Amino acid sequence: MALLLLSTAERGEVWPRVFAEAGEPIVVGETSVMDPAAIDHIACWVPPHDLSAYTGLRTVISVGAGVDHLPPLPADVALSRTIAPGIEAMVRDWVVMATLMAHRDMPTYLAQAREHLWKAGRVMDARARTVGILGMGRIGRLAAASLGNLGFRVRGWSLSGRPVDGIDVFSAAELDAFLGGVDILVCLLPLTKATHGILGKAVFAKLPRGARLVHAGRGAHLDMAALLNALDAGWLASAILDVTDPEPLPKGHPLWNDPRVIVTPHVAAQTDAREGALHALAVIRAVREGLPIPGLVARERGY
Ligand code: NDP
Ligand code: OXD
Repeated sequence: MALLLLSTAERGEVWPRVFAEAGEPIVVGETSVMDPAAIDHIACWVPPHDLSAYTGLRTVISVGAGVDHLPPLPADVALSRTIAPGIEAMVRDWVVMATLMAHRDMPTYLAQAREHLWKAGRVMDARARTVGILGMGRIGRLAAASLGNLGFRVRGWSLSGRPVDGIDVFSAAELDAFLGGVDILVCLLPLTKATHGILGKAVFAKLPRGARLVHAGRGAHLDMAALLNALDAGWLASAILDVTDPEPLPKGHPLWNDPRVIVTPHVAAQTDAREGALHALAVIRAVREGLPIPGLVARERGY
């Protein structure tokens, strides 16, 4: 049995080396598959459309942290998302950067610089701002710790409201209480049925006037029309987005030239090839030994 890798050329070079060191078989690319029944794991962003020939399939491994892009899988195939320290640290860094940019009015100053305009606004201390993080999972907790160290008041929101040391965490039912008083709203949620479109009119309306949005979750969390309305109404001051709906953001889209908005092209993180391969090896060993699968996605929750 072997793992089938369907991914980038770089991973296609690195994974076979890491697998060879571990003595595990790997097949790169669907055209190299001699016997589909001998494939027990597929690592990919998107799996083959028709999985029926892969009769020995045990797991599909998303090469990213998210799994929302994957189609429904057969019930007896486990789904694992890549757990890699590099992904988590990269997203944490992007969120810290974007939160500081939002806090220090960088969308305004970058727009002014394009006009050669020297015009100072009021400078605020980080300690005077509350950052609210939607999604207190692996990445949300890391971001919360770093932002707290910078002096921000940090609070979090998660499905369970599970406590996190030193941070007030609100549960799903406490969304309104969480949003009241949040100056910078950070989205680090997985995209599920329950979180689709969450960044919309109702949530924006619960934030104080002048709040800012930092978004590194998924494009479909965000109602882009509601964002533009909130910016135009002056309710939201700015938005820094790593993800949009659709992606890529089309040429000519109003957000590209909006002086209140900064867009990056879904680059908060990219999975390091070696770390991705190590995650896949951990999954293979766990399945073989009947141990808990790293990054196992709970199908009913969708993350
Ligand atoms: P985790 O699964 O570790 O954490 C998810 C968090 O979201 C948990 O705190 C969970 O609550 C919470 N949550 C899920 N559903 C709900 C809900 N309905 N209501 C309230 N809270 C909810 O995920 P990660 O931290 O590893 O990653 C988060 C997301 O970041 C990924 O799914 C992906 O979309 C995005 N991402 C973006 C990248 C980029 O480049 N822009 C790169 C990598 C990830 P609970 O704690 O109770 O389970
Ligand atoms: C991921 C991503 O999910 O890059 O890893 O968005």
